[in-house]
Amino acid sequence: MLSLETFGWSEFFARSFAPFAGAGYGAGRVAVQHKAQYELYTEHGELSAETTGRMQHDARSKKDLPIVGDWVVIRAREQENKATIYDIVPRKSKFSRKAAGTKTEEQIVAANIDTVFLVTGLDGNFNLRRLERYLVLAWESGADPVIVLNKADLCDDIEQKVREVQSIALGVPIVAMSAIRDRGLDQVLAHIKAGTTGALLGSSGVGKSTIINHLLGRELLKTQEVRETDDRGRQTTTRRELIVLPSGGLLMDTPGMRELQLWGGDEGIKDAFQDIAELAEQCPFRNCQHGPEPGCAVQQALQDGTLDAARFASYQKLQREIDYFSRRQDKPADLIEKERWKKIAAARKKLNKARGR
Ligand SMILES: Nc1nc2c(ncn2[C@@H]2O[C@H](COP(=O)(O)OP(=O)(O)OP(=O)(O)O)[C@@H](O)[C@H]2O)c(=O)[nH]1
Ligand SMILES: [Mg+2]
Ligand SMILES: [Zn+2]
Repeated sequence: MLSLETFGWSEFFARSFAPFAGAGYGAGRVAVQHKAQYELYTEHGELSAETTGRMQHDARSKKDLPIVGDWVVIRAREQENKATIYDIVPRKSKFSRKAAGTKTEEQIVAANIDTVFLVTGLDGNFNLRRLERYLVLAWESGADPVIVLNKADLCDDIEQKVREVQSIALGVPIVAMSAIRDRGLDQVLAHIKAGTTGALLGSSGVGKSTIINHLLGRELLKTQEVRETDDRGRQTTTRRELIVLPSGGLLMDTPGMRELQLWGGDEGIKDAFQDIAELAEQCPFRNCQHGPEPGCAVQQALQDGTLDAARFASYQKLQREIDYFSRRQDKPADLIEKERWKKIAAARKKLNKARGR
């Protein structure tokens, strides 16, 4: 039998799983999803699984069904290499965005992630404002962010770019690397300890799948040159996939994201814009709009140049998006779920701090 720890199992999951274990169920982790069919990592190896009809029936939205990264409650039929999924073990973290389209619906991009790698190319893809947006959701997710600046081989002012990123991502580790030249891979690995899980997120073509292939030393995942003429930016990767690394630990590949609309973010924005949050505390009015109010610390910082105007504009834009979102998300059940989630994320952050992560 394989050990579930290999796939990221920990005390956190074992605690909520205990009643199921008592009733004779097993646990598995979703590695890949094809519509209603899942590939799981289990003690019996990889099993192909489906959820019960009851689970489908009870699901109020997509987030009530398993997604890649989830731990699920199963009964295994190991002779057939199959399993049935009965429930989802409560998630430790989740990176969410608003689902594409007009519906106000949460899309969970990755579940149970310890470290989110926000991948950007050091070519034309480099964009500080987009990174700020990713950082809000990364902080909101309960995972720790790391910024990956890939394609360093195409950039002749790497140090300048790193400084620019440092100025908008206070205290977030930054890795400048070149996947195709095998440079900086060890710095990525340094953030994925055995038994922990990372996820690579970012636009299409920044090299997420290439990074995994070079970590594995073989072409497991399909990669493809970005076509400059195709500004619809068609993705090469079309599904999420959780991969076990030879060095221990797991890393999730994801399809490139075209748009990243905020889902929640009222906590994440405080972490992502800690500089502005600290300034706001010095404003004489607690709900200062940072306009022409006398004594506004933010306006003062803008005037003396300690706060960049583009960064402040970016902050305001994201804050407006969050306000608009929370006005629309007024169903009591959603709010209760959100409160519950906030508590989990806060407790986790505290724990991480105590552990010095
Ligand atoms: N110059 C350079 N090219 C790279 C580097 N890493 C990846 N690429 C190239 O960038 C292109 C896109 O790489 P992928 O790994 O397919 O990108 P992706 O982020 O997985 O894209 P999606 O799957 O569409 O989200 C490929 O042609 C890679 O060879 C790098 O470090 N330097
Ligand atoms: Mg890819
Ligand atoms: Zn102010």
